[in-house]
Amino acid sequence: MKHICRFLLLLFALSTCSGQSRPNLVIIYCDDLGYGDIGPFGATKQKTPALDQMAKEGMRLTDFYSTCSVCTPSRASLMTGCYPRRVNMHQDEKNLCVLFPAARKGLHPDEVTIADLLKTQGYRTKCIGKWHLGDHPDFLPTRQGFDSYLGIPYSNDMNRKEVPLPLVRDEQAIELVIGRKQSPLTERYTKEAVQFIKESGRQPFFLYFPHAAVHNPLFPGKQFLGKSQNGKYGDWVEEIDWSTEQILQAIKDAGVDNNTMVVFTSDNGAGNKLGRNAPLKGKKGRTDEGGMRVPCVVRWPGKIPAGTSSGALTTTMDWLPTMAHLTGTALPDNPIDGHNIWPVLTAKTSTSPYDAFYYYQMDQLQAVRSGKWKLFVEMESKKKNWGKPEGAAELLLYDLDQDIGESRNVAEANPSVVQRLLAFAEEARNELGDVNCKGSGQRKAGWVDTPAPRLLPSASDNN
Ligand SMILES: [Ca+2]
Repeated sequence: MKHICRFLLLLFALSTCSGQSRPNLVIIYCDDLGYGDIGPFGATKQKTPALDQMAKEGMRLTDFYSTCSVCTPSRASLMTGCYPRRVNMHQDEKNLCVLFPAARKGLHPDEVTIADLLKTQGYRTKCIGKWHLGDHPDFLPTRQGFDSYLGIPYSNDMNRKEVPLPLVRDEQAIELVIGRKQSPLTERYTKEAVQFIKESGRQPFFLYFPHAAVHNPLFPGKQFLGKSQNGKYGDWVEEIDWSTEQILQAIKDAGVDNNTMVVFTSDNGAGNKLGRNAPLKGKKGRTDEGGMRVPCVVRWPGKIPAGTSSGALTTTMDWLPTMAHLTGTALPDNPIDGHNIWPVLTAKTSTSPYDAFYYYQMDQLQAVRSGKWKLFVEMESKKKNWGKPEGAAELLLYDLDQDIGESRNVAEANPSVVQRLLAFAEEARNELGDVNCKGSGQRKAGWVDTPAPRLLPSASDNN
């Protein structure tokens, strides 16, 4: 059904949009890059001149959130504009926090992704890097609106037991990668991205580039080893910066700089001890700000005011509706949770479109933010969950404007704020669910009864 709808929408788009200049759209999505890990957000141990320049030419979003502090749920939100629980990607089939190789679960093929939407407008679409929304062929990027894919479909740490990782082109593994053989991948991915931009010509394109960097284990390219003042971690951040520079240059070379929006952000906070989430508290795996608030820089010359920043609360769920707005595309029929943040990006407003934002860790609602206030709700103790704040048997209220490090609980002094945020939390439980409680607005994940064997190259494949 989705395919028939796509075809009809494509016909409609081609008949109405020909001759119009539709913007090119690029999302560079880092893995485990902390809030303070790049120059525009205060990093000093590694140098990020390309990102510094990108921020000078664009906007920093200082209160930009991922919807989860780990990979799979965050990516489900980015692709669908929904909270992970809404699309049932908040945990895997064994109730672990992310998908593992040969998973039976994946993002439901009927979910409408950003790539699906843009395909209806005649975009070329490509995904390069870490997918992590299902490695069964039914769940790969090519089944979710992408014309082509190159990457390892899950985390780069899945080869702890010397099991090689499959490098997949479209739906076929073309090579196995193990250990240090990962180190040329950032460069290879970047070349693929540059080539894609070059080949797009006058056709609008959507490039989704989820890096493996800087997820553990750390594998910066050879030419970056030892270059930063922050070990392999800093070296790899510097390689991401180099990669971003190549992409921005390719866009300029293609003559489409003034018609291209580039988003640079991360899927969750830093977990590595060399990473920096400061001035935020906490790290990957937690619903403290350091786990969920991530750096974000957006650039579109002539459209997004240069050298600006916005403190409006925005999230990864907003790219789908924002890109739909920019391309004149109808939103999916099913409800989504993100908002069109074009008014924020063009500095028409400094007000967040969110009345409330919810911090879930896997199936558990842990906190809610509204305006400057963040409330940790009382939680059932769940040892398997990461991210349970210390001593959260009581309500914890923080004023993030005054206390970005979440150090002073002001719940007692602000009972009416607590009540208001508790009411929001109840709305979330009803709609999206909580531990042992289904939400009325949840949809099904994709499921295959028989997991596909691990993706392996066939004997006849070389590159
Ligand atoms: Ca991650």
